[in-house]
Amino acid sequence: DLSRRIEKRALEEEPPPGATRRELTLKIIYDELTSLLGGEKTPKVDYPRNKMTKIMLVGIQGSGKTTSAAKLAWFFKKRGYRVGLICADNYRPGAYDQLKQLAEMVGVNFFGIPGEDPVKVASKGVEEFKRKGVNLVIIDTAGRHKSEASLIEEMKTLAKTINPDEIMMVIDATLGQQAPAQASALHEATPRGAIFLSKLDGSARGGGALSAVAATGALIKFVGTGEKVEEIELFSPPRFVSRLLGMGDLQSLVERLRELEKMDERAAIEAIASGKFTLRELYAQIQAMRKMGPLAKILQAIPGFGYQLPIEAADEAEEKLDKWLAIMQSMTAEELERPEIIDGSRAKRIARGSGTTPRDVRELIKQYQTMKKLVKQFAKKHRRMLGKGIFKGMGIGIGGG
Ligand SMILES: Nc1nc2c(ncn2[C@@H]2O[C@H](COP(=O)(O)OP(=O)(O)OP(=O)(O)O)[C@@H](O)[C@H]2O)c(=O)[nH]1
Ligand SMILES: [Mg+2]
Repeated sequence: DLSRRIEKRALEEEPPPGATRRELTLKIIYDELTSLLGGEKTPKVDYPRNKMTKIMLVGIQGSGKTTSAAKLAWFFKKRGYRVGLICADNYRPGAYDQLKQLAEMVGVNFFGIPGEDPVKVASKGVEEFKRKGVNLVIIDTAGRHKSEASLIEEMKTLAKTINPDEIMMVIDATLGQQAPAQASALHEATPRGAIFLSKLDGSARGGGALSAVAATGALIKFVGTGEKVEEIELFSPPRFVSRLLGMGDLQSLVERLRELEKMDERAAIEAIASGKFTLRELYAQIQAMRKMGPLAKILQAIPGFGYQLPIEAADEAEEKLDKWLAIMQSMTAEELERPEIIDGSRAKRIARGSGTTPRDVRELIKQYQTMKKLVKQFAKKHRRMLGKGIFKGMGIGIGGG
C-alpha cells in the first residue's frame, strides 16, 4: 500500500550528503506518486490512423463528459485525425443539442438520434462513421438515469455492443474522496479504462483522482483545465504531483537530489581509493551496479574480466545482491560503519527488517570482510583501476558463497 511504502522508505533511506531528510522524504513521495501515476513521461495517445479507434466516455452526472468529449475531438482533429462525436445520452434533455453545438464549433462529424435507445444510436453512429472514413470516434454517454443501477447496466450494454478500444472515465478534480468509490463502480462495469481528469483548474488539486488511480489501476491520460474546448492537456505525472503537494519547484528539487545521490556513488569510489571500505561503500557500489543493468552484461563489459557468467549464475548473483541491499537498508548507521558490532540478536532484527534470515546477514558480513581484504590489496596495486577492481573482487566473493 502506497502510504506504507512511502513511510517505510522514508524511515530506511539515508539522505545523500548535502540534502536534508525533509527533501529526501519529498523526493520519495514524488517518486512513489509519479510511478503510481504511470511514470514521468506523458501518456501515449497516438492511436492508429488506418483503422477506427473508439473511445467511450463514462462518468457520473456533471463530471464533464460532454465538455471533455468535445475537447478530445478538438485535440485529435488538431493532430490530423478524422473525428466523429456520438451522443449516446438520450436521458438528459438538452444533451443532444449540447454535443451537436460543440461538434459544429470544433468542426467534426456528429451523430445522434433524439429519443432513440442510446445503444442503438451508438452502433448506428459507428456504422455511419465507418462509411465516412472517420478514424477516431468519441462516444458521449449519460450521467444520470432512473437509478445508478440502470446507469451502470446501460454502460455495460453499450461497452459490449460497440466494443470500444478505450473507456475513459471522466473524474471531476474538485471532488474529494467520493471519487474512488464511483470510479471503482464504473471501472468494474467497464474495465479497459483510462481517466480524463476534468476541472483541474482553479484551486482543485485532484487528490480524489489519485485515490481513484490507486483503487482502479486506470491511468490518467488527459486533464481538462477550463470550460473551453481547447482547455485540454496531456496528463503530466510530475506536474500533477507538484500541484498536488502544492510545490511548484518539486521537479528541480528531485533533480538536485538525484545529482547528489550520483555524487554519493562517486564519493564512495574516492573513499575506497583511499583504502576506506565500509558497508556504506559496498552499498553504494552495488546500487550503482544494479542501476547499470543485467550483471552478466556488466561483467562482460569489464576489460580484462574475460569471464562469461552463465545466465542462471547471473540471476542468482543478482538475487543475492538485491538481498544484500535490503539487509544493508535495515542496518543502522553505526552498523554500516562497523559491522563487527552486529551480534546474534541484532542480526535477527536486521533479518526481520529486511525479510531475510540471520544466516543471510552473517553471510553478507563474511563476504564483506573477504572483499575488504581484496580491496585493500587492490588499493595498493591498482589505485587507478579501482572502480573496476571492486567488481572483480565481488565476482570472486559471490562465486565462493
Ligand atoms: N472549470 C472547468 N469546468 C468544466 C471543465 N469541464 C467541464 N466543465 C464544466 O462542468 C459542467 C458540466 O459539464 P458537462 O460536460 O456538461 O458534464 P457531463 O458529465 O456531460 O454532465 P451530464 O451529461 O449531465 O452527466 C459544465 O458547466 C462545464 O462547463 C473543466 O475542465 N474546467
Ligand atoms: Mg453530458
